[in-house]
Amino acid sequence: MLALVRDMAAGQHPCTPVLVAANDPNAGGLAKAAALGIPTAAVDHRPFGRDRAAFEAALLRPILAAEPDILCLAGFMRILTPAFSRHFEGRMLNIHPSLLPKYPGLNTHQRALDAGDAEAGCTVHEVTAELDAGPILGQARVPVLPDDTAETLADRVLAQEHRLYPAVLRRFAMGDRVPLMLG
Ligand code: NHR
Repeated sequence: MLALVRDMAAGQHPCTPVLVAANDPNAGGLAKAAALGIPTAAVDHRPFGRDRAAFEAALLRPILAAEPDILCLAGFMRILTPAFSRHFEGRMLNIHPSLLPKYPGLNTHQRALDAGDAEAGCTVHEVTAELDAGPILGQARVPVLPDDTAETLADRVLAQEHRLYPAVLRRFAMGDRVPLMLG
């Protein structure tokens, strides 16, 4: 999130941040966004229990009020219902810490290590109803090193996430959906 808004602040960017929203009221990104003067919203999913539609209706209120053209998920960990994903289809992005279509879902780094992969990485994709399966907009690759743990691999991938996502967002906002392949 910070990498995206810092890139916007760096100038000559097609986007401006209109809202940083989180489902965790304690998410560190909320305070960081507020410190940068960006409006924030926190909608805790927990009081809604299993009612994802009710959670999303509450989340949708501040989002619609902010009138965004594009939504960027970054570490957003609540699976979105088909209704929500359809509402923003074609203008909602996510960054996922694997080289999709490998390892959709959770625990991506451990799964790459367990498979003995020589390479790992991250993917920016459009969010559709099907989890981590929307059109791929960019990928960055890193080597898996012999002594890697899920944590050391995650750190190496995260550095690439901070490079890839701003680059893909700039292109996407200009209408360019050709996948950007880095490293
Ligand atoms: N929603 C839709 N419809 N489509 C996608 O592609 C989505 C999505 C919501 C989130 C991010 C994704 C990731 O890159 C994402 C992509 C959460 C889970 C998950 O299992 C899986 C993938 C992603 C995010 N969430 C559990 C749930 O019940 C909760 C897990 C937890 O809290 O740790 O929502 O990683």
